Amino acid sequence: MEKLSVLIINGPNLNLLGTRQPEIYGSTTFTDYLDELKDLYSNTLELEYFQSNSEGELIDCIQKYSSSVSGIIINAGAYTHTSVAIHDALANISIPKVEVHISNIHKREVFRHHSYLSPVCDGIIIGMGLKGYRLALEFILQK
Ligand code: CA2
Repeated sequence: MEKLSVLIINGPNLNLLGTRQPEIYGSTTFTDYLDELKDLYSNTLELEYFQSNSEGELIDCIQKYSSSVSGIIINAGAYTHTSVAIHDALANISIPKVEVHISNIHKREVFRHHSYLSPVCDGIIIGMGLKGYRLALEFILQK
């Protein structure tokens, strides 16, 4: 059976996971977590991963993969709260899209409470730590 392909996109500063602020973001690096996910889903899923600190690169990545993957999981980091451009890039594509946040953004500063991406995503997973990415994968698999 052909494997489904899912794209995981992480935005600014998420390359620092596991190195600082463990009280908010935990102590696992994303690379280690991704390896676990790849092992868990090795029979069913092809996982593509992209991280960038730059808004334009995140948009280029969405455009590049939108016709070749079956779903997108996006944690746009701080761009979640500012980016109409990422909103527009996601709005234009019809595959399942899940917004993930490691921390509970509603328990944090008010400027983190609003997301430009939530209205153009099919699901949102917030405050479940890195496990949120796996929950998002399960959602996409069931779609
Ligand atoms: O909770 C999330 O996943 C966030 O998307 C993380 C973003 C933050 O701006 C959002 O409001 C919520 C920040 C990611 C910063 O990640 C770091 C990880 C380790 C050390 C420093 C920053």
